Amino acid sequence: MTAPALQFDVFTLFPDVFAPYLQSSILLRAQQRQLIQIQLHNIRDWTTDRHHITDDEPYGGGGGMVMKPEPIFTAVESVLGSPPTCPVILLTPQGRLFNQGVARQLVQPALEGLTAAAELPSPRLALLCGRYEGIDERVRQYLVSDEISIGDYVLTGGELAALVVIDAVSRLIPGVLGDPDGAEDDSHASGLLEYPHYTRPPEFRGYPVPEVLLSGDHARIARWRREQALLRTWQRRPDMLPNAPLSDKDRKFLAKLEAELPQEPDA
Ligand code: 6GU
Repeated sequence: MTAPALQFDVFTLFPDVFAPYLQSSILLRAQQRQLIQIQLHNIRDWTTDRHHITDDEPYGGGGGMVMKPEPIFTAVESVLGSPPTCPVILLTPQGRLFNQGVARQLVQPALEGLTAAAELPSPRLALLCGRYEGIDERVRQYLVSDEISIGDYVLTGGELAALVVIDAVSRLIPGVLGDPDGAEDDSHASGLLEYPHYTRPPEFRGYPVPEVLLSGDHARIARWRREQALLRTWQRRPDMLPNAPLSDKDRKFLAKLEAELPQEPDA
């Protein structure tokens, strides 16, 4: 029995919402194969009052309720030690924006652990899900080491965001995806959107698969895919191009697009 590459500890008031997603498909298999381990901790289990209260009215008045600090500190420190030695990430719309680069940062200790000689304890990530209108500021100040948002919109709680982070990070661990090329071709992995995919039949309702994909000419196919990825990104997410690693050939192709198809809407 070898330690999982990465262990997630999720602190939440709603542990039940995680099961259906985590018990399906790729993430289920990753847990069964001991590549990742996910432990769910109900913050309510660390309350000490008779009514198991986890929220209270805000000092200074105003609407809404605020998550109390005591059960959160007790939960996190009971599981992870005091002070915790792993990152404690608060999911909040006020956090830094999550993207593929942040996912790569978060998985890094797990990738290093895979090449370590000794049987070391698994790297861990603690994910703290906020709820209600807010969380006592002292949790941010004295317990949390990082804050992540998954986008510029407001969710009712951090649970969906925690699932997003678990999913995006886990699939970067070798072996989690069935495909040995793993996540390399994905949209965003290369700094570009992904090229289009086709499978059988070669003609569906009169719509053909691009001829090049049936040609068996692997060099031509690779060039076509690269150009399609560049075209898509140029059409849909031109903001990504300045940060994408581009070859001279890529730049020539994009210059040709600019010359031939000035600001063409998505075809
Ligand atoms: Cl991490 N939490 C909540 N409540 N809303 C969000 C979010 C997180 N990310 C985007 N919106």
